Amino acid sequence: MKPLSRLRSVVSKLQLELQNLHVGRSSTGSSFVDLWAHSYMLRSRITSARFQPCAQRSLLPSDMQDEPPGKPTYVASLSAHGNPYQVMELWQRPDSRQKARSALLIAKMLILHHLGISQSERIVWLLEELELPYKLVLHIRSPILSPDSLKSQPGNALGRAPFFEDTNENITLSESGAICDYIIYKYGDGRLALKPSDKNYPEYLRYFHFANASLQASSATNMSLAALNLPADNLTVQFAKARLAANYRTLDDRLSTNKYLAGEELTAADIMTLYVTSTQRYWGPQINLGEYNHILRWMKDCGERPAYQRAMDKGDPEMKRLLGAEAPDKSMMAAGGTNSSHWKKSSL
Ligand SMILES: N[C@@H](CCC(=O)N[C@@H](CS)C(=O)NCC(=O)O)C(=O)O
Repeated sequence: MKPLSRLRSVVSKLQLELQNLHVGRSSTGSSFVDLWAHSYMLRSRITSARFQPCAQRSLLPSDMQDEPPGKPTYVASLSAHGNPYQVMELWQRPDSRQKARSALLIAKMLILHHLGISQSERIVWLLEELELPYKLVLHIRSPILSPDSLKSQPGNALGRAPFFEDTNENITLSESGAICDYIIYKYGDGRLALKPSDKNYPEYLRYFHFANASLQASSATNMSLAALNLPADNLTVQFAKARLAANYRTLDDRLSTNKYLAGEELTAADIMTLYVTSTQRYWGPQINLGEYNHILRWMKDCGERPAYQRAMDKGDPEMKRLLGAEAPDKSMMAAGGTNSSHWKKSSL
């Protein structure tokens, strides 16, 4: 089938109304199949489509922008419910097809509000691992809590980060775990989660939830207690420290026999957990991880992942990463939050 008739048959299946088509500069059959697969998911919403060569390389995911010019990269402008948005498609490299597929659907539709030195680094990392295009909105603490720019986001009832928008679905979402699940299952084909049929599924679930429900909760309790300067023999302080140590010991034991928390592959359980053992130590507690060799090995492995590095470069370019045993000598609260240079690469 010739490109034009192939495209027409795809378009008629999708009930797309084609307004303008540059056939002469169109693409190969496989690209049309990509288009079909993606538009299928949006078929009831697309009301018009227009294809043109991608003149604006900034529309492409960052790792595609370096590709030599001249590759047949096309932009499709689709209208859905009267809301035009631009998506990318017809990227020709076979190994980029997955990226192109995702990009087609969601470019410019997913918006992540990230607060510097915070739990929302998890979602930046998740999006980078999944290689999904998204818009990152950076907010700077003021100087400890959220700035007005974050608190005033419609739908952000608690005013915290991460705060996520899917403008295609007209939804907003808070809570790291919920955002991870939403992105993974709605846009990531279930990647970075384990399926119920996987033998490690229970452990995946356990550590995915352990991150916030046990480890982060316990860290936050110790952080608050430390700010009160209670005597070391205070029973509440002792209880909180013992709980935190038990959580770290559990994590270390798990990582002594597993490369990642749910087995040999990185999952969202790792993404949820790493923040707590790393960046959270700016806020407290300032624990030295020297006795937890397996946690340290795992933190190093996570830290060496290109997606993690991209995420931190984009989300917290100024922050010194806390991926080793050493913790800062004082908390961000004591240091004056982002007004200090306590957390900056240059100062440690
Ligand atoms: N359980 C929430 C916690 C969100 C949260 O407390 N975020 C902190 C950053 S680590 C925040 O926004 N702090 C600013 C503030 O409370 O004003 C999640 O996992 O997303």
